[in-house]
Amino acid sequence: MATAPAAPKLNHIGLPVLEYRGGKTTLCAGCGHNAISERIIDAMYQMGVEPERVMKMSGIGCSSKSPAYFMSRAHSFNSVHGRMPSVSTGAILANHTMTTIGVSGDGDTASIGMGQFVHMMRRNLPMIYIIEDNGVYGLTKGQFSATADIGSRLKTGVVNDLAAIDTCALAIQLGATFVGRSFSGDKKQLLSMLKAAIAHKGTVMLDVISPCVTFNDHEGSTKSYKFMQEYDEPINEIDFVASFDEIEVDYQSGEVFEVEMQTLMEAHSKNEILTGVFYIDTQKPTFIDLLNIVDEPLGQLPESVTRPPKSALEGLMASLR
Ligand SMILES: Cc1ncc(C[n+]2csc(CCOP(=O)(O)OP(=O)(O)O)c2C)c(N)n1
Ligand code: SF4
Ligand SMILES: [Mg+2]
Repeated sequence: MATAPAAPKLNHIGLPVLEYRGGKTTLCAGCGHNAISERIIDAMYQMGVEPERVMKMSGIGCSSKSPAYFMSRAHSFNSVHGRMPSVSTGAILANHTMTTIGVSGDGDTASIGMGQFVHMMRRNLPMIYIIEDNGVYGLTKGQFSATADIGSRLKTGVVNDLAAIDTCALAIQLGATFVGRSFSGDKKQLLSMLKAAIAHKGTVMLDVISPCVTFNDHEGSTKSYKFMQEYDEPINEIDFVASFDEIEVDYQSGEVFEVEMQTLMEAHSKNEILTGVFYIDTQKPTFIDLLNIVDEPLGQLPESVTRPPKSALEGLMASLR
């Protein structure tokens, strides 16, 4: 007699991992972005986040297509190139009770979106901001982006003469309260960082090196799988233990280090790519705290609350006379 298939494992809110999946990816096979989507699915499932309580945001690029490939049950907004920060700011202010996760690219963030990115970092809005960093504009056929390292070479032989923008150093300087770098090929580190990111209250900025197998995975690239395997220098061994989990880890948990900006810069000159959590501050008020916003989502307040009565307007006018 055939045995019945094993029942799927449920998380602490009673959902199987299947409920965290998205549509079938249309990205190239082997693209680092696909591995990041898989880790987001695992992290959200393991943390027991209710899919309907999640807002997925993105800009434009192969990376920005990713939210279609995880958590189909969540809310999603695929915005304009480089404009994810402003659209997310509006959405978070309208409903700060959701978990917000944004997926951007190095082009989407560090080129066209830079003006928006820096303001998002300084506000400490509650949001997980992921840069899927491949050093090129994958969607438009592989031109260098502003995170491409100096001396890095395209398949065509073109060499990048400009210094890279370090988005992590920038995010720390501007005021993001959880900043780290990881690699799409390091399942364990990335999963731990994403779980900790979900638990953090404030802006999380994760720069995840995510090789573009079609345009930037060759000899001479500093964002290839081979280069990362050789030069990835994890600065800390981290794991995240959620309060509802039994503590069952194979190494010491919760180690977090502050890294001097100098260290990030020195690593560049030594060709090393530091990964891990660089900075964390759990005390700084978020933008929601600063604005003293009510607990209920603004978008759901009734008109009787949001619209002042005629007498309030008359009083205001009288005060100006
Ligand atoms: C306003 C505007 N300018 C330019 C483009 C063309 N464009 C689309 S995606 C992209 C770059 C994407 O690079 P990145 O954000 O690194 O994502 P990747 O494809 O590498 O994941 C560009 C320049 C656009 N769609 N809209
Ligand atoms: S072109 Fe590059 S970034 Fe875009 S899906 Fe293919 S491998 Fe990924
Ligand atoms: Mg890119």
